[in-house]
Amino acid sequence: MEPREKRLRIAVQSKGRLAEASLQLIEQTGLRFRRGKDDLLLRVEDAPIDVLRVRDDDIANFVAKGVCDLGIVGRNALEEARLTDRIDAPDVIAELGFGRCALKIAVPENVEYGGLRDLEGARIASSHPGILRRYLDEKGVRAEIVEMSGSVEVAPRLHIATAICDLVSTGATLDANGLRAVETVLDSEAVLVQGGWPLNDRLLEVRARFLTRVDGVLASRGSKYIMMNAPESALDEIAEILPGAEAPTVVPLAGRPGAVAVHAVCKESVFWETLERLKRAGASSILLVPIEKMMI
Ligand code: PRT
Ligand code: ZN
Repeated sequence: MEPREKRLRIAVQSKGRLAEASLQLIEQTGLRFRRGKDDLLLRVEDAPIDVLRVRDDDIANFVAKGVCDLGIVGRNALEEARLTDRIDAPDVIAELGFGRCALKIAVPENVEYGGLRDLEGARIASSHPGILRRYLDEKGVRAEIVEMSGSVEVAPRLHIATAICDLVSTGATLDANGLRAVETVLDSEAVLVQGGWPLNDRLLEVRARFLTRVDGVLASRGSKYIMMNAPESALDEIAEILPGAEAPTVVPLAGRPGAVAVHAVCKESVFWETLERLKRAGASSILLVPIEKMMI
C-alpha cells in the first residue's frame, strides 16, 4: 500500500440520497474506477485519487481533520458538524446543484401558528439541533430541543415534542404525518468542500486539475449550445432573446447575402418559448444541443 500522502482522498456518502450523484460527478470529470457495491474505498485507475465512501455525518469531520482532502456533503450536514462538533469547517468551493432540500420547522396541521413567538417554551424535535439552536438564539426564542437522529416526523404524534425541525424536499413526509411547515431555517444542497491540510506539489496539481474539471462539468450541466440561421438585420434582437449567452459567433452563409449563421452557448435554460421568439425574430433551422464537456 502506498503511503497516504501519495493519493488524494475524496469523501462521498456511501449509501443514501447523495451517493449516486456524487459518484456520477466524479466520473464525469473523467476519473475511472470500478464500483464494487460495498467497497469503502474506490481506487481511481489512472490518477492518484481514492474515493472514500462513508456516512454523510462523517464527511465534514474527515475533511476538517485531514483524513480526506475533499468531500461532497449536504450544506446542512456541514453546518451541523461545524456547530455541534466545533470543527474548523472546511471551505465550500462549489455548490453542486443536487440534494436540494430545506431545514424547516413544522407543526401539526390543526395547531394555530401566528409566528415564531408561538414557539416560545415549546419542545421541538430535530435531527439538526446545532443549526436549530443557533436559529432560535438569533430570533430570541427560548425553546427546548429534543435531538432525534431519524423519524423526526413522528415526534408530535408520540407526544415527544409539539413541533419538529427536519429536512424537507417534496413535502410529502410532512403531509403524510399531518404536519405543515411554518419556518425555513436553512436552504441546502450538496456542496464540494476542501480541507486546509498541506499537500505535496504533485497532489496539489492533481487537486487543481480535478477542481477545474468539476467547474467544467457544472458549467456544461447548466448550458446548451444553440445554432440557427438568421438575417443579419435581426442580430440585435436575437442577441437580446438568447438567455445567458455571451458574444455569439456570427458567420456569413455562403451564397446567401445578408444571411448569417449564429452559434452561442446559453448558460441558462432555453425553453420552447425562447425558440418561438427566435423564429418570430427571423431565425430558422434552430438547433439546441447539450454540451458534453466544457473547459472554462
Ligand atoms: O447513512 P447516512 O448517515 O449517510 O445517511 P442519512 O440517512 O443520514 O442521509 P440521507 O441519505 O437521508 O440524506 C443525505 C443528505 O441528502 C442530507 O444531509 C441532505 O443534505 C440531502 N437531502 C435532500 C435530504 C433530503 N433531500 C430529504 N428529503 N435528506 C433527507 N431527507 C429526508 C428528510 O429527513 C425526511 O425524512 O426525507 C424526508 C422528507 O422528504 P420529502 O420529500 O417527503 O419532503
Ligand atoms: Zn446521516
